[in-house]
Amino acid sequence: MALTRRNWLKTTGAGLAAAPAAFGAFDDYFQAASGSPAGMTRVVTACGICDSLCGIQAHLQDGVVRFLEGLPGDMCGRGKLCGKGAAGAGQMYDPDRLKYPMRRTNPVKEWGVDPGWVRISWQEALDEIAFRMKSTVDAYGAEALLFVTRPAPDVWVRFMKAIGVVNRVDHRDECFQTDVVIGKYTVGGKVWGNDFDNSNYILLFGWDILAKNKLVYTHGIVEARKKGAKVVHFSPNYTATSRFSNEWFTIKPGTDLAVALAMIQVIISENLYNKEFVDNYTNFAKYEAEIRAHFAQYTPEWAEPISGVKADDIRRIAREFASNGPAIAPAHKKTLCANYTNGTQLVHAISILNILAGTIDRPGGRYFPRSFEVPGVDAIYPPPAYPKPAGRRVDGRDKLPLVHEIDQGMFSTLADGMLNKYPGMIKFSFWNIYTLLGFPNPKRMAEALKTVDFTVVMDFLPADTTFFADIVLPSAIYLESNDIVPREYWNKYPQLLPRVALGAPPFEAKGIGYVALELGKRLCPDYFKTPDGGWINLNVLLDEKVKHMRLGDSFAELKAKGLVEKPQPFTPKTSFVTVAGAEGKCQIYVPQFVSKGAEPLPSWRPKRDLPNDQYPYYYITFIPAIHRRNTTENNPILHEMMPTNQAIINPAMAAKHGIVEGQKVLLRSRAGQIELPAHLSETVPPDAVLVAHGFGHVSGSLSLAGGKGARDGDLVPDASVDEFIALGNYGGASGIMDAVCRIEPL
Ligand SMILES: Nc1nc2c(c(=O)[nH]1)N[C@H]1C(S)=C(S)[C@@H](COP(=O)(O)OP(=O)(O)OC[C@H]3O[C@@H](n4cnc5c(=O)[nH]c(N)nc54)[C@H](O)[C@@H]3O)O[C@H]1N2
Ligand SMILES: Nc1nc2c(c(=O)[nH]1)N[C@H]1C(S)=C(S)[C@@H](COP(=O)(O)OP(=O)(O)OC[C@H]3O[C@@H](n4cnc5c(=O)[nH]c(N)nc54)[C@H](O)[C@@H]3O)O[C@H]1N2
Ligand code: SF4
Ligand SMILES: [Mo]
Repeated sequence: MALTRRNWLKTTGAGLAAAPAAFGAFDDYFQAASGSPAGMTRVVTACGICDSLCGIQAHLQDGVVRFLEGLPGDMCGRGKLCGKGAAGAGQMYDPDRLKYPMRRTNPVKEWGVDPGWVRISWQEALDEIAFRMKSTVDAYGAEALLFVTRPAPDVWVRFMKAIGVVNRVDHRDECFQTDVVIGKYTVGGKVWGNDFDNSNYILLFGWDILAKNKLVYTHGIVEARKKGAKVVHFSPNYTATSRFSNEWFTIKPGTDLAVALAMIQVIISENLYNKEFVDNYTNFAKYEAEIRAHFAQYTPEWAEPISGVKADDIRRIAREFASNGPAIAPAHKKTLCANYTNGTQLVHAISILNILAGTIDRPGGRYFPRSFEVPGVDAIYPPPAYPKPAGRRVDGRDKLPLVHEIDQGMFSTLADGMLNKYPGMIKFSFWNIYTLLGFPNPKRMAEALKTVDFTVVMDFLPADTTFFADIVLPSAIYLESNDIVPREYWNKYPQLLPRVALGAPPFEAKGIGYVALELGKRLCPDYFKTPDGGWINLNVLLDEKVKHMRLGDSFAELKAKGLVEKPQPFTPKTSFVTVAGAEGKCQIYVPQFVSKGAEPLPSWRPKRDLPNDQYPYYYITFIPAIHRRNTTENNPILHEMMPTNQAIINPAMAAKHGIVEGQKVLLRSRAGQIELPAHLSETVPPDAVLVAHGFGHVSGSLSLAGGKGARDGDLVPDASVDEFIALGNYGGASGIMDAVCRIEPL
């Protein structure tokens, strides 16, 4: 039987003890969304599928979410939700959700091998986790603990600090850490506001912004185009953003750096930069001779054979960018920062383009968000002094000073550290909201995880990482949590939302805050006491935060208010980089990099893996518009829209290898191999294979996503930190797409 949303409801709804009412309501989802919400309760909350954190109005009937829609007045979603956000109820009411803490009974940890889960109580689970952590630290020191988790919420961070955790990695490392590294030294922080609305010229390297649906950015670029702004997109394949743009240039994967360097060369040699900004707010004058001499070599004619973009086009776009401002070249996240091992140089070059355009923290440019500051638990209940973390970094981060000093980490070198550099060092690991499928070469990361004595995985689904867990903990999701959400992507003036639980988590699922408190009580009680001698209580803490911010006397009051904002004029900054020697200026030439093993100006470097006789094709991947990476494939609504992935290839490549539409093909790289059906499309260049990320879940407990498609990461090699250093990857770009492959029909 073909799986559709309706017959899925028929087959699973009936046997579902959890929320039969929910599924009745869910069946009406689409009708309700277009009908009237009469007789329903409206609750204002925040989406949490991606970090756009759009405002939601949820409509509930008898305590059941009937539909979710955008919140008028919210500047992130601008009154809309994207497909993923609107389908959130599918995540909340997923019958496959983890329901109880469980312990494995089968000692064999392997993909697809039943761990033999048995249900245990939270008490047992927490006692055992605390015991394992304590005995690990007592015997081997805190360096033997690995936490794969976001630095949130604040009580969880307090717990990790109190224990003295040395080894923590999270998705920032995989996604945007090079932007943080470069932003600190070139402009003075995270310029994550992209004022597309007021831009006249938008230069996009990669970033498929129209399909990526962080609505906070998508809206702005659509508005800009309506007002007549020009949008230029560089991408090897033709994407939704290519179609939307005024001009699209196909580019050889990993060569945006050559184009960006050549654009800088044109703008500097023709003196087209924004003189007012560059003279007053940058260190151009101080290092002018070095800067001019360095970029002189990177002419458009030099960049043409490397990138495949014509020299005349590079020169013309550079001139337009510099002359038709306000202009912006956003560098948001993965495509620029993380895809290839030359990401650090690319982000530096793009930062220079924005500085030359003179739009750092100016209308139409990249600006510093003006967010509300939400006080953390440390501001409300000052903690005893934290121990100084002591021990070795298993990912080798300490060898990359620029990464080390901002306390980020490295996904891509973790497996190598655990298997080769410090084998056996990690004895205990805790995973929350992270998956093996997000690592390059997940199979190798799984081998690394097998060397760990005891692993805890907290997830809302029986995701594949649980195959390597000793204990799993069922997690609440964003629609079941209370919080204060200031958002950091828009905020030209401060605006925040309460996040409001739309229902209790199902069965025994709980939030990570609860785990922090309970482990804290067992392992570091002094950090979880209040001045009156009681334990920190999460609800009281939330009330205290509201009071500290003078937004009311309790979270209930904020909840009643909904959206809160503090309109204020946008006053452009006049002081930028705060590191010693920068004198508050934006830095094109970064003198501080020299003593940190890095180059003060970006130089050309090819990406790591290049087509060769054995692996003749570029391997490129993408995140589908309708999914959040590895999180939503089991959501019935989104699953129906995109159930699996394919090897998308140009008809010319297909003809060369005798491959027809739908035929199974084998893709091989130096890291591994996957099998997928071929899909022929002119949107992909003839020298590249394109595969969507987020599929290839093995777990049969995921009744929709399990067994569908293949893991894109299996073809992407992981790395050693020494390899990264040799490649000049001093900002730790993860190279999450840096692979080449061959294709064979099956
Ligand atoms: N729907 C949805 N949206 C999301 C997310 C999600 O999970 N789902 N996640 C968010 C996150 S964390 C991130 S990091 C962003 C990622 O957003 P994007 O950066 O857009 O990520 P991708 O889809 O992986 O890659 C975009 C495009 O870059 C192209 N590309 C590949 N190599 C090159 C190259 O060398 N040069 C250029 N110019 N282009 C290249 C790819 O073919 C692909 O079409 O999306 C965010 N938005
Ligand atoms: N091969 C390959 N790897 C990639 C990428 C790629 O394009 N290709 N993209 C990279 C990028 S840009 C990023 S940002 C990272 C993202 O990598 P991750 O941050 O790991 O994100 P997801 O892949 O969505 O996996 C999230 C996991 O957390 C679980 N989860 C979701 N919500 C909750 C929750 O509320 N509580 C708990 N406890 N668990 C939850 C999901 O079930 C899933 O197992 O991946 C990177 N890795
Ligand atoms: S862009 Fe979509 S998924 Fe992201 S927060 Fe907004 S509605 Fe949610
Ligand atoms: Mo990302």
